Amino acid sequence: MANRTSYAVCMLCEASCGLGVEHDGERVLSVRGDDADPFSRGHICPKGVALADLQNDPDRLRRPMRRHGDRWEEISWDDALDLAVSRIHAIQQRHGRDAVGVYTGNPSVHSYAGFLAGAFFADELGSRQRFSATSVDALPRVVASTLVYGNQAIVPVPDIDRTDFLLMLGANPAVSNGSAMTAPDVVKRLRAIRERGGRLVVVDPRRSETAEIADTHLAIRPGTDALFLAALLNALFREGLVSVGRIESQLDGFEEIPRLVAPYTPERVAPTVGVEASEIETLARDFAAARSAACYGRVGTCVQEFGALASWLIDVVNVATGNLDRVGGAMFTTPAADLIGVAKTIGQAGAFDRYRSRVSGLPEFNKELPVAAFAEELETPGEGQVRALVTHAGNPVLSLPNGRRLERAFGNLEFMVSIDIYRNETTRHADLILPPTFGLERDHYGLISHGVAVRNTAHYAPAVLDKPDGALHDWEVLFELTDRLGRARGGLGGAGLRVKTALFRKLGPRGLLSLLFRFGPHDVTLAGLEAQPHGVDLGPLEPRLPGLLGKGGRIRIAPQRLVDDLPRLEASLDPAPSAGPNGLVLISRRSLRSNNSWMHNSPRLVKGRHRCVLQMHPDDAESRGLSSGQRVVVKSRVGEIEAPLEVTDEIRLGVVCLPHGWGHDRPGNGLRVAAANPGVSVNDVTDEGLYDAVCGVSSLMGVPVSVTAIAAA
Ligand SMILES: Nc1nc2c(c(=O)[nH]1)N[C@H]1C(S)=C(S)[C@@H](COP(=O)(O)OP(=O)(O)OC[C@H]3O[C@@H](n4cnc5c(=O)[nH]c(N)nc54)[C@H](O)[C@@H]3O)O[C@H]1N2
Ligand SMILES: Nc1nc2c(c(=O)[nH]1)N[C@H]1C(S)=C(S)[C@@H](COP(=O)(O)OP(=O)(O)OC[C@H]3O[C@@H](n4cnc5c(=O)[nH]c(N)nc54)[C@H](O)[C@@H]3O)O[C@H]1N2
Ligand code: SF4
Ligand SMILES: [Mo]
Repeated sequence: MANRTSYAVCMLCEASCGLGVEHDGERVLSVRGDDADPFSRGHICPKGVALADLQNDPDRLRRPMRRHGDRWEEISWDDALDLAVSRIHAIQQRHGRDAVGVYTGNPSVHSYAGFLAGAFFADELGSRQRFSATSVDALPRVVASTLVYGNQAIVPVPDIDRTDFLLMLGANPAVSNGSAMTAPDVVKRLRAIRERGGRLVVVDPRRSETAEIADTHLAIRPGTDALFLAALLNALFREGLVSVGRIESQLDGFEEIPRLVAPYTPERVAPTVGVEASEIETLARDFAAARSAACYGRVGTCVQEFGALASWLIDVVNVATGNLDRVGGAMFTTPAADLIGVAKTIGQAGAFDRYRSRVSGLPEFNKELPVAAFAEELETPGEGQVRALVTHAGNPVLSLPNGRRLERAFGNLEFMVSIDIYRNETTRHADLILPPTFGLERDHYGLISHGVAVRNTAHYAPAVLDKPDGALHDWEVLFELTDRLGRARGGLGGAGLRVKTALFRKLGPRGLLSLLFRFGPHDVTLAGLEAQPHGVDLGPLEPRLPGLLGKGGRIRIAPQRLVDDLPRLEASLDPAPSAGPNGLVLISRRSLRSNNSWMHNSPRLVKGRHRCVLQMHPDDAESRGLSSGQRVVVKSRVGEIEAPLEVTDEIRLGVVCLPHGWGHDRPGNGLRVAAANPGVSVNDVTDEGLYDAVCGVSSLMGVPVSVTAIAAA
């Protein structure tokens, strides 16, 4: 067929860049940024360009595969779906609903249809043993939103295009392209803050790519952000800089805050957080003096011991300085598909701790348990033990703490089925891999990404490539599984599920999307969006309080659950933070040419200098007699790995840093390019036993380790 150009939206990360794709209907010839997209303005990152490699990747699975020992054979969709359902059904009949677990990974949120159908499947399965990447990601953020605003989908977004002062903790948008802050072309947007006379302050143990373009970089000690933020608040109160302004009448509990932060004077926390008291005070003054300011945190403030407290205190800083819901402050998006309303309607506004995990008693959030409890729920005998597993768009072996323990547990399952496009470190353990269509083979609307965007925008893209003969989309696989499981049981589960699936069956995902637009706050229709292949701009963010909270809604700025955790925070001041036997803690980093664990099979993304190297501060290297290029052993409570060393003052004293998502040398991996340049998995040393006591998010950052030369080990 003739070559042509179609316009699309990149589904690889939240930035949602507009793409121009040259293709012949089956193969992608090239991918470039779409200059006519009003939001991304032509921006594209190397991963977007490499979409061509993934789309055409010969290692990507196109047909269901069944494993017999180490051997794989192709089987038909019909047989595969029947086999999956009969095994799941039989195991649940014998051992109860909880005997089949589910793990859902990150790419599931970038497929609106798969996301909806995934919820049906989980409902029908009816198991409490549900896990997802949320508990190594934004769990503390959504827990804080649930406790403070009463809805997990109410997430403040920094108004970066208008702010005069951006205080950023634990995020590296120059590489991640922004998260819980959809902002394509983010580097230009960040530079613009300074160009218009504003300021950017980055708080990060590493002088990240974002810190490089900031006015100020504060190299905090990992895991101490809650202390830092409490001290910032302490200074704001002490110096009389607090002014809540417009939203005062919607706040409950703000009068408690001064007492709660009183113990955390900048002088007292400084030695623990590793930032001078005077710097915290100056920051408080500058933040309060700015015409508008936004405090924003992401993965680094979430995946740590005090993730819930830090996520909450970020909001308190915005509230205390009158910056919540203010232009240039931390605002709330008004997306075309109103997620907040949907979350309420489908009963997903966010519920927390209605039950706990069987073995360690970790709290549920929105019917999911923290992955800190995953391995033990698979290993520990008794009623409710997970004996079979369904994974969907996830690679827990490389992406979750103590991947080695998880892979042993996967090897002992009675049955495992993975809905995934690759045979990789996780799915190689499955009995059955069900590969759906990928990327440009399906239509796209960033249901979640649009909901946390720095502008109100809407961009729908039809599928660019033809759906290959006999292929199924993610949502079709999940919907088939739901349907067949229901039939095996003699009828779908609850009445609610029957109504939802009937509607889905009748309308299809596109019809449902169209309905969301119809009931949404903007004058947008699906047909209208289809006529706008570059997307539409719906204007800058607008103040949304109090309406956003719903009738009688309040901002509970001092939720008891979080207030009760403050004594644990204060106790962390004394003695100084824990570290490994030779005094180091491990953090991880992302790279512009990786996407968690799964894009290293693209030749153009892995060429060049090997990136899986351990960064260490020059003084730490010197005191250990280590030098750049040398191979070292990184050892923690749970395991050890070897990596080449890079000595650099990018990283703070006492901290070492490896990227996550590597370690492709596991046997049975079907990724030939990735296996040729495997690196090691940082999650072979991160510790599933370290988590935030409030919400159970894993502490991936701040893991105590030792680092020694290979010869000495
Ligand atoms: N040490 C450390 N660990 C981390 C992090 C960290 O910062 N440090 N970050 C954490 C974060 S934020 C996250 S979100 C998690 C991610 O954790 P996961 O989501 O479990 O892992 P990914 O590496 O994103 O794996 C995605 C999987 O989805 C498959 N896939 C890709 N596209 C599709 C698709 O369209 N359909 C289907 N069915 N499958 C698809 C890929 O082949 C791959 O197997 O990792 C976490 N792990
Ligand atoms: N290129 C690329 N883009 C991606 C991804 C990817 O893998 N590669 N993954 C996507 C996903 S799933 C997500 S969730 C987003 C994540 O998006 P971000 O959160 O912006 O990305 P990270 O690079 O994880 O940034 C976390 C930062 O926190 C710092 N940090 C570590 N520990 C601490 C601490 O204790 N305190 C503070 N203040 N900082 C700390 C780290 O040094 C790092 O710079 O990125 C998305 N985009
Ligand atoms: S920044 Fe994200 S959305 Fe944009 S091209 Fe890169 S991977 Fe795709
Ligand atoms: Mo993530």
